[in-house]
Amino acid sequence: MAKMTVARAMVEVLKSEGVEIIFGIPGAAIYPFYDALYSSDIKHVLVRTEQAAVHEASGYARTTGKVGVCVATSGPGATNLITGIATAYMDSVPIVAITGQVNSSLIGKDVFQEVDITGATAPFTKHNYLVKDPKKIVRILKEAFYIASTGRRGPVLIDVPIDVQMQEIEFEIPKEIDIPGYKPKEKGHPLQIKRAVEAIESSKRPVVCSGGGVIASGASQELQILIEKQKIPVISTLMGIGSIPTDHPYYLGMIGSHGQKEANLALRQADLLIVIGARLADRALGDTKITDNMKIIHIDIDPAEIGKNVDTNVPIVGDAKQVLSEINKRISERKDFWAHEIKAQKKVLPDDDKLHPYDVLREISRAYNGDYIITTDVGQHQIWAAHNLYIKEPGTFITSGGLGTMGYGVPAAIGAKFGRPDKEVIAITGDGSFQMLLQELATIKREQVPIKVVLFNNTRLGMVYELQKKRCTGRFIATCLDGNPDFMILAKAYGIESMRLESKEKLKEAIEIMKSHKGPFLLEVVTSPDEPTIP
Ligand SMILES: Cc1ncc(C[n+]2csc(CCOP(=O)(O)OP(=O)(O)O)c2C)c(N)n1
Repeated sequence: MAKMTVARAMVEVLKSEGVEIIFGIPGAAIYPFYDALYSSDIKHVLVRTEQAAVHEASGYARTTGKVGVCVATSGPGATNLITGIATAYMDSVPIVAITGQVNSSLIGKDVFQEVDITGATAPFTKHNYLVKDPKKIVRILKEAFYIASTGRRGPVLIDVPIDVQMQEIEFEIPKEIDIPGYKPKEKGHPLQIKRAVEAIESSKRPVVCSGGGVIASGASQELQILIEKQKIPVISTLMGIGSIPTDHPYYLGMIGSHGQKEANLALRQADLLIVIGARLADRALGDTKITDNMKIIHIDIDPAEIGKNVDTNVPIVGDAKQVLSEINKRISERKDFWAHEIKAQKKVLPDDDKLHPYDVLREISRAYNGDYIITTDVGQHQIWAAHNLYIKEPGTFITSGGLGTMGYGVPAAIGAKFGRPDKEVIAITGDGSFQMLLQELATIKREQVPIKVVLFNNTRLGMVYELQKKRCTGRFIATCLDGNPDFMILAKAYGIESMRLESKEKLKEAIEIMKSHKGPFLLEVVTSPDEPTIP
């Protein structure tokens, strides 16, 4: 057993967990940890605000399947993490967030930069720890990685007082992690699987609703086998986009208040809804009412999700990949696909001389043929992206689905590019969202992260502006973003190449220029404030 400081032990555990990169900002209460990091091979990315550190860790985690790690100091550093942590929690993203804390003897005395971050984040972390006993640090960190990455994944926070970081301990990594009371159930109950098979085979109009859980569990192939054997139309939540290729003949699109007509129609006509890895919250259901005529099979790793928003006939707690492969072993083949008529109703979008957002997104799809990772921000552009981009592979459409956090897109793209440097990474953003965390252009420049940013500039908080147009009879308040900077000059200030696109004639050329540019690139697309979210 070697003797070392807690700070050094923390770095050793991170190394043993295979951590290669950490996103964060240092400060006085976390300096011993940073000092220990100095002599390790772990890369540290200095962000410009801590919220971006969590989003970057999230983009990294979502593209690699690993746990994303972020670090902040006590007080304001820790509170700046909060939106990012809540965003990761809502979308089940595995993150370990490490925060420095004031000296243990001063906790509770409102000293400089003290905040109760474990108390504050308790409702939206999967678990969190305030480390009081230095001897427990190794076990706690190991547990944190285990909890974040197993069962339904999510963020775990570890708050380490500065005096604890400096204490010496005997360092030994435990071989196994056994957490009493925490035993995620991966295998579905055989009886429920049998009932699910019977329900699917006896249904006339089955529909699969695929959520983020399908992507998280890597169940896309199993899903494709099921739907092809049983000829089942697939609809997805925002988080489930990409769980099967969006050009699959049985894919009908995203459901919900901002969903596609065909998908919502199929949902309304189904006599059996197979919900996989989704919680069907309000936005996913929109104004669709689940009636008694519809049976529901709900597969989810988290028992708390089953029955939360919709009553379930066949609940199956388990990992989507495992449950689907069990179902596939028993399921027969069906002859006919019942939703041809619905599929045929696919809307044709107007092809006029104006430059519409869907033209841009479809041109991006064409030019890259889906060989990219897309991240989005939140607003109309998020929905335009969800409806119009070709998403070929699971995990290549990364968005803040649950919390709807403006500012997520660009930092998530940075993290994604660190995770998958071999892939083109494109952030789709709006002028409102972009300005929430635009300081990350400095991180892009400093770290030379060659992502592409497509910024739909409608000088509006477009989605809210549209809401005010419809619901407040045009009484627009606080949705006009006049005072926006000149984004070309802004990009130049950060040393990033950019281009402004204003007309349809220049569209192909602009996407080609963006695609062939080797470094980071900002493409501003001048957009009418009156473009509807759903044309
Ligand atoms: C942090 C945060 N604040 C406020 C909102 C509420 N909100 C949802 S969409 C939106 C407008 C987004 O504007 P922009 O990024 O320009 O996108 P657009 O809708 O114009 O495409 C706002 C303010 C939010 N989702 N997140």
